Amino acid sequence: MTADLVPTYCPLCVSRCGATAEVADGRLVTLRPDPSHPTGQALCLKGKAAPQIVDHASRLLHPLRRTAPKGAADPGWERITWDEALGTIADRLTATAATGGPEAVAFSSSSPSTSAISDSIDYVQRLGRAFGTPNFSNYMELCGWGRFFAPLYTFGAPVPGEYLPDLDRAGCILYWGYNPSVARLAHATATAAAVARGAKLVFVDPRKVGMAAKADHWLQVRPGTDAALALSLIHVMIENGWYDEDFVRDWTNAADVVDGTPVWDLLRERAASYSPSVTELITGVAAADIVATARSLWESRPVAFYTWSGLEQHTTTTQTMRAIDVLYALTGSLDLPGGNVLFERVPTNPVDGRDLIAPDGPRTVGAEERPLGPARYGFVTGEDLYGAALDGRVRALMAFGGNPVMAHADSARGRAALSSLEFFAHADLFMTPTGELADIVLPVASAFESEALKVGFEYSQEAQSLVQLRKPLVAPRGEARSDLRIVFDLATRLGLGDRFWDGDIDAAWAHRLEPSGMTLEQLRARPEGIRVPLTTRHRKYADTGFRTPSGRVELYSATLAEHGYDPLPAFEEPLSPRSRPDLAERFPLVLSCAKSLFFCETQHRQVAALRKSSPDPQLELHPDTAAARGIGGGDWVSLHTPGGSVRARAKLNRSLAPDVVFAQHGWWDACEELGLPGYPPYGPNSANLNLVLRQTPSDPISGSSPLRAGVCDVRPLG
Ligand SMILES: Nc1nc2c(c(=O)[nH]1)N[C@H]1C(S)=C(S)[C@@H](COP(=O)(O)OP(=O)(O)OC[C@H]3O[C@@H](n4cnc5c(=O)[nH]c(N)nc54)[C@H](O)[C@@H]3O)O[C@H]1N2
Ligand SMILES: Nc1nc2c(c(=O)[nH]1)N[C@H]1C(S)=C(S)[C@@H](COP(=O)(O)OP(=O)(O)OC[C@H]3O[C@@H](n4cnc5c(=O)[nH]c(N)nc54)[C@H](O)[C@@H]3O)O[C@H]1N2
Ligand code: SF4
Ligand SMILES: [Mo]
Repeated sequence: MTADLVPTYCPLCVSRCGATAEVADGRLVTLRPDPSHPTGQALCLKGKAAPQIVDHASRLLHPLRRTAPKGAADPGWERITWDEALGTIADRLTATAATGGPEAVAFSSSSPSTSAISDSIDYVQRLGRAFGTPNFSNYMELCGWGRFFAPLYTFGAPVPGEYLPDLDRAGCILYWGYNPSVARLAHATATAAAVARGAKLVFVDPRKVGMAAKADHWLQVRPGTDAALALSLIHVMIENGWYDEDFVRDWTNAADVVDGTPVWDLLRERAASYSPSVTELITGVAAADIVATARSLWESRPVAFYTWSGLEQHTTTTQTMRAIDVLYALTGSLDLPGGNVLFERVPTNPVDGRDLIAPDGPRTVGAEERPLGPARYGFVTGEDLYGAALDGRVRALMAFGGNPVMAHADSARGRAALSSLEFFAHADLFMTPTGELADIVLPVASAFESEALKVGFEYSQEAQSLVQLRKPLVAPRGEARSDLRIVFDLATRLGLGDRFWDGDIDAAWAHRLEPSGMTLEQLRARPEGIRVPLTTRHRKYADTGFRTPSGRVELYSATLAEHGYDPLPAFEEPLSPRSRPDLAERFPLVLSCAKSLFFCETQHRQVAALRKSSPDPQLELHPDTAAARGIGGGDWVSLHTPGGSVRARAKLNRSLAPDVVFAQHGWWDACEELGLPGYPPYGPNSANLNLVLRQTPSDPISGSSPLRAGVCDVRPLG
C-alpha cells in the first residue's frame, strides 16, 4: 500500500488549518499539521478525526423523499434519483414563487464558522439572489453580527471581523468573550507565540479557560454585563488621559455638538456612571482590576482585539459591541501595525450575486421590525425566519446544511415553523432533527471529497496572500454531491444557468480569479497553494476617511438616534435574578454556555474518536453551588429555566462564580460505536439546551437571542 501525501487544509471550522493529508487505496487515512502553511501549526482532534467523519456509517448516501406526513413518527424516507430530487425542488420553488413571489422562498445555510459551507456559501447566496429572494438565513445574528455589522455603526467597517488582530506585532491582545484555544486553533497558536515574546494579554470571560491562566488580566465578568465593564474602562481611560488624543480629535466625532453638548462630554458623562466601584458591583470584576487593565491597554498598545460568541448571543449585543468599539477607538490602534488591521487581499471578482439584487425589490424579512439589523444586509434572523414561516410570508426553504431546530433557541417553535412550510429541502452529510422535517433530503459530499477554492486565510498578511485550490482527497461516498455541484445544477434547472456560468464551476472560479492573474491550471499544479506578494498598507482611513455618515469614528451615532436607539454605548441589565426579582427565587442562578472543544456546534457526537473525550452533555457549576443542592461531580442533573428543563451531567468547577452555571448546546446524536446514547430534541429526556432557551427578548437592534445570559436552577435528577 503506498500512501499519497497531499497538501490541503481542514475546512471543518473557521480556523481552516493547513494540513497534509495521507491518502491510501482511495481512503483518507489521516490529516497532519503542515507548519509550512500559514495556518498549519497544529490540528485539533476534530481535524484529526476527519477520516472517521468521512467514513461514518450514518452518512447520507442517496437523495431521499418523505412519504409520511410531517409530524409522523417516521418520515418514511424513500430513496429517489438526483434527477427526481432536483426536478422536484426546482418545480416546488418555482411554484411557490409563482403564487407568493420569490420572497416567499428562503435560502439558508450552516454558519461558515462551523462547517465547510464556507467553500460554497457565496454561491448559495448568489442562487437566492438570482432567484429573486432577499431572504437568506445563516445565524448572522448569533455568529457574525457583533464582529461584522454592529461595528459599522462605530467604525463603518467590520472591526474585528475584517480588521483582524495583528497578533505578530501586538503589544497587547484583548480577547473578550472569545476563546481561540477551543474555537480557532490558528489564533490560539499565534497568541501563544505573541505572549511568549512578551505581548500582554487581557482575557474577559466568566470562565477561567483557554489562555486565561496565562493572561496578565483575566476579568471574570458576570455573563451579559460586558457593556458596563467596557464603559468603566472607558471612564478610567478618559479620566486618566489614557487615550489617543490625536486620534480622538482628528478621527472621531468627539467634537460634534448635540443639543448644545459636545459628544465627548456626552460620552464622558455616560461612562462616569460606571466608576470602577459601581462596576464591580454590576460585573463582579474588582475595581482595582478594572483600573489596572485600563492602564495596561494604554501602556502596552498597540492593542489587537477579538471578540465572539461571548458577546454575540445577548439581548444587548449591539450596544455591548458599541461600547467595546468605542473603547478600542480610544486606544488609537486601529489599522496600525500590531492593532486590528485590514490586510491586503488578493484581488478577485465578487461572486455572491450582490449585483443581482433589484434595488426596488422586496425587503428582507425583519427589515421593518429592525431596520438597522441583519435584514438591512440581507440576513434573516432565526426568530424572524420562524415567524415568517408560521405566518406564511415564507412558504418554502432550501437549506444547505445547518441544524436550526437544535442550534436556534426555542426548538419547539423551530419544529413548528419548519413543519408549517409548504416545501422544505435540506442538503446535509447526516440526518439531523432538522433534516427530519424536510420533504426532500440531499446527500452532500464532505469537504474532503470535494474541490474548493480559497482565497486568503485571514490571520496575517502572509495568510491573506495564500490562494489554494483544495484537491478532493477521496471520491464522494454513495451518490453524495458537493454543495457547489448542487447549487449549480439547481440553478440550471431553475432557468438561472446564465447567472451560473451554464453550470460550469471551473468557469465560475476562473471568473472569480481573473483579477488575480492566476489560473486554475496553475493552482491545480500547486495543491499547496500560490502566494501572491502583497504589502500591508496601514492607516488607510487617512486617505479615505471612515465609511460612516460623518466620515469619522462615531462615538455618538446619529443613525442609531434616528431610529430611536441610544446613540451612545449603553448598558442594560440582561435577564437575570437582579432584573427579574420575581423569578429569582425559582431561578437564582445565571446561565450561559460555550462551545465544546471536541465538537462543532450540534455536530460530531456520533464520531467515536471525539465522543470518547466528551461522552455526556456537561453542565459546569461551582462545587459550593452543587453541594448546596446535594449534587456531586458527575451526577446527572436537571437544568431548569423558565422555558422548561433538560438533563446534563454536573462538572464541578471551582473557578466559576458560585451563582453562574455553564451549559452546552447541541446534544442529540448517539454514538453507536461507543454505545453512548442520543437524546430526544424535544420532551422529557431531552438534553437540548436550546429547547429551554428562548429567542426573545431579542436584541432590539440586531435580533440576537439571549443564549448567554439567562436565569436557571439546577437540581439532582431523580
Ligand atoms: N471546537 C469548536 N470550535 C468552534 C466551534 C465549535 O462548536 N467547537 N464553533 C465555531 C463557531 S460557529 C463559532 S461562532 C466560534 C465561536 O468561538 P468563541 O466565541 O470563542 O466560542 P465560545 O467558546 O462559545 O465562547 C467564547 C467565550 O465566551 C464566554 N462567555 C460566555 N458568556 C459570556 C459573557 O456574557 N461575556 C463574556 N465576556 N464572555 C462570555 C465563554 O465562557 C467562552 O469561553 O467557534 C468556532 N469554532
Ligand atoms: N445555546 C447555544 N446555541 C447556539 C450557539 C451557542 O453557543 N449556544 N452557537 C450559535 C452559533 S455561533 C452558530 S454559528 C450556530 C450553528 O448552527 P449550525 O450552522 O446549524 O451549525 P451545526 O450545528 O454545526 O450544524 C451544521 C449542520 O450542517 C451540516 N454540515 C456540515 N458541513 C456541511 C457542508 O459542508 N455542507 C452542508 N450542506 N452541510 C454541512 C452538519 O452535518 C450539520 O447538520 O448555532 C448557534 N446556536
Ligand atoms: S481547529 Fe480543528 S476543526 Fe477547525 S480547521 Fe483546525 S483542525 Fe479543522
Ligand atoms: Mo458561530
